[in-house]
Amino acid sequence: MQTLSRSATLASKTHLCGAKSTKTSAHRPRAVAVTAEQKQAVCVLTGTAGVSGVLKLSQSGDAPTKVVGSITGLAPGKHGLHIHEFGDTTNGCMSTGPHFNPNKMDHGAPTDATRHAGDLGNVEATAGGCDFVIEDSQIPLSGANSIIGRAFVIHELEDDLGKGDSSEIGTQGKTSKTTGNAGARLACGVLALAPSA
Ligand SMILES: [Cu+2]
Ligand SMILES: [Zn+2]
Repeated sequence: MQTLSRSATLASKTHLCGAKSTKTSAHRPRAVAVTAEQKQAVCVLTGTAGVSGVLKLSQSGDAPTKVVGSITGLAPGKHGLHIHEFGDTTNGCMSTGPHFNPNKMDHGAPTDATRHAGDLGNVEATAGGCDFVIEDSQIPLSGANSIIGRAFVIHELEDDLGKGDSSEIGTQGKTSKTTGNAGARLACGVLALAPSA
């Protein structure tokens, strides 16, 4: 009962504040416009191949999402990085499904008009590791095409960005138009909400 009466008090205070602010309603739309919502998310990559990493994502309002990543254990060279459809890792990275593709497109480069939303191209590892920053407009942290709850996957091979061999469709085939022929899934992780900045 005490909690109830306290809530009622808070509610009446809130109502008073709202009533007060309506007196200056001419300034309110401007105040809303300059306050962009800052969304944050994090993904921890793990796998069975000695590859691990952390990706930190942020998005201000509807601006492109920024991905700041650090991955260790990769062989030097380029490696495909994608967002896969499901955040299901019950069977390791295999159960994360295909590339996140809400617009039913073919696989491509992140700069292509025709691409999966989850196509983030390649990151390049050196002997010292693999640190990168990506900005992309097709991987929002809220809304209908939100990537929260889906999975990041880092691959064994370079992604051919949809420009390679698509002659053998099948899980062991040449599937440039669906996978970029990026090879095995070395590590993956589910993208989770993090506290806002
Ligand atoms: Cu992938
Ligand atoms: Zn793709």
